[in-house]
Amino acid sequence: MKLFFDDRQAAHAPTRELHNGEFVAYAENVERSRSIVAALRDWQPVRDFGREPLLAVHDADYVAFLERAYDSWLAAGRTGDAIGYSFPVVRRRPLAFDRIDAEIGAYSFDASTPIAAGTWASAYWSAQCALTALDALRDGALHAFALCRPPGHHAGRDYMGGYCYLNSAAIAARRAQALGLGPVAILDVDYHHGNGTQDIFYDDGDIFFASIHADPVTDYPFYWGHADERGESAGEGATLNLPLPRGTDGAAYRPALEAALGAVSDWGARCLIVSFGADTFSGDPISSFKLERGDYGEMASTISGLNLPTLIVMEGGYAVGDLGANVAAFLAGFDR
Ligand code: Q9C
Ligand code: ZN
Repeated sequence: MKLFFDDRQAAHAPTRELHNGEFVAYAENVERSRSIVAALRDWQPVRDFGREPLLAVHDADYVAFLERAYDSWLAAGRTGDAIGYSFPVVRRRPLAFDRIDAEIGAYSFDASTPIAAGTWASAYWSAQCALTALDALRDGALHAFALCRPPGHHAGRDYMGGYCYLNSAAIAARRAQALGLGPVAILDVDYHHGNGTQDIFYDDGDIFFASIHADPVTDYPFYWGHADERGESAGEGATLNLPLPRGTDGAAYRPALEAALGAVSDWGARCLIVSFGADTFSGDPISSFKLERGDYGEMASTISGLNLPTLIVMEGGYAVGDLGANVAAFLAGFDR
């Protein structure tokens, strides 16, 4: 398994997030990547592919906003992390905004995604990390792991949310297509629905998106990930949502994974991108599935049974003390 990470991804360090009515310590902290880096060896350097592959997924005005948002915040006389407090209900008309508070609300769907001094750099290098790992597949590797941090699957074409700013899995998927590695399928096994990835490819019949996640009736991100969301127009049928109840354990997870993989295979994928979240772990502090470390190795060997070139992109996972070992167990399952 080829492993990729760049230290510049550690610059992003917001101090707090709004969680159930209180400001609490930011769960998507730098200790997460430290725990994963320490659990594995032979990390390879990340290369710079520039902005073009980012702009193949995200709107130019959104990318420009991300890059200057923290400076706008400081220019407005603020201290601490930039965070929105006003969000347009279901998108208003395209408007020109004069205040950071208006912009930050319009480009986000929640208050768990503050912008700190290092956010742009880390989001940028997180996306480059996925692109570098993808190149390893192009060069013949069967599996590669991108330790993307911050994660990406909640970020859409022009919005951030859920600790995500740039959607690294989507950016890698577009580049995989451009490199001729497709048809590309994305399998999202984070605890939370990958709403950003779904939105980006919702009307696109050329990229298949399958997600197994906590039922949005009970869990964040609530407004996406219901079983009847199947894609639209040219993308109709190219989105598959498999919501599972709180308390789901390894045994109950398995049939959903088999269904998702069956769909990926029937669809004719030749390249797989896995959005991997270890927040399905029993000990995760913000989630309610009951997977154990041993389940991750099994999951991975089931996935690798498809025999597809596979890029694994890190998404969530907040039980920091177990995170490195859980990720290592997952990755080891690919080489069994
Ligand atoms: N009270 C990822 O795993 N906070 N993002 C929910 C619940 C957002 C998770 C608040 C959770 C985002 C990549
Ligand atoms: Zn998650």
